[in-house]
Amino acid sequence: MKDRIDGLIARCRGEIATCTCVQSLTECKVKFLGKNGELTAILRGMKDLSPEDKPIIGSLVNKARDELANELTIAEQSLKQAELNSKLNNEKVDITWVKNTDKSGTLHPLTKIQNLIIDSFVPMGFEVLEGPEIETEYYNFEALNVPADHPARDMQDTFYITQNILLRTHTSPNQVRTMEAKKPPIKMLCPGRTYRADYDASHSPVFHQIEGLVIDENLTLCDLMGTLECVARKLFSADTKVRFRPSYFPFTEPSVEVDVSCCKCGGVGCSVCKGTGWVEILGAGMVHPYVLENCGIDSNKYTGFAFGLGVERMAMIKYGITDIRLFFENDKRFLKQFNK
Ligand code: 2U9
Repeated sequence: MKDRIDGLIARCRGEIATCTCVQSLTECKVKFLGKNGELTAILRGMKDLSPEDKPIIGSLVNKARDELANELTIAEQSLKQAELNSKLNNEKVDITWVKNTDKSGTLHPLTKIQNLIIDSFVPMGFEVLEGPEIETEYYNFEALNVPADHPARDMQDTFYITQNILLRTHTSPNQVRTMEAKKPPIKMLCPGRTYRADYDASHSPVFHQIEGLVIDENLTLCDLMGTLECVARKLFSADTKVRFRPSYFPFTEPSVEVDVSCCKCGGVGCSVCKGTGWVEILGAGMVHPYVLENCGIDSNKYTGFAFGLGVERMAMIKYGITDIRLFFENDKRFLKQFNK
């Protein structure tokens, strides 16, 4: 019987040594120490032993069971640790891995320029107000002193929805609505989408404007010039030169166009400034007294200045872009250049 027990111990140890996973170790445990295992069978057979052999064999079986159970537990722990180590090695996560940035969204270049322009006016006390894109003929034209026979009202320029309803050709109707609703002082900036029936390398049927309006007592052309000069230097550079040329708009009198020294060549002459050294960036003027009166503002007490600029045009000047359509095609190769 002692030889049988020794043989069982040796076989069990041999099998433990060859187990490569927790599963096979469990099977080995069942085979030798389980309810129907080999050692249990020896215990059951003890009833046939002589009274002198019973305690000797009993103690040998108990010793064998304790030793083998202990060895199985040690082997199980080391296999579990090995399995965990291999899992940690194979499934480890590199937390420093950077996702392909091509797939993350960024602001459109027009939005970036629009924000840049807004950010240079807001510290001067301008509030940003937006208005409807579908307008009436009154707010888009009549209130702004654009007479019925003015070329700007032409069907070729304006998208009419009905005889009286149209897509706004500028953001100015929003300023009219604000003047109707609010008493001066007014200092507002109006960014937004505008529409004109025009399509070539420098005109898009949908484009973006930022217009500004300031109404108060004692405002003069000097206030207009000082404000715009300051903003032009913030947008381009501190040494940018600014010049004002007389112009004409029905809603302002006097009217001016504002040029800055070319930001590409510094005023020497290049393709951006068409050799002149100057680029036109916006139009402006003192609000026409008729417009003030149309909006319920006493033109004897108040004066005001207004200005308007095209966001696409500003971006084209700043980045040397020659075709406005690039802003709307959303070609990723074009858009990617503004991600830096
Ligand atoms: C009110 C009174 C006056 C807004 C103005 C301009 C001059 C101007 C153009 C720039 C390029 C339009 O996008 S563009 O084609 N705008 O030159 N805009 S003064 O004058 C106003 C606006 C509202 C009540």
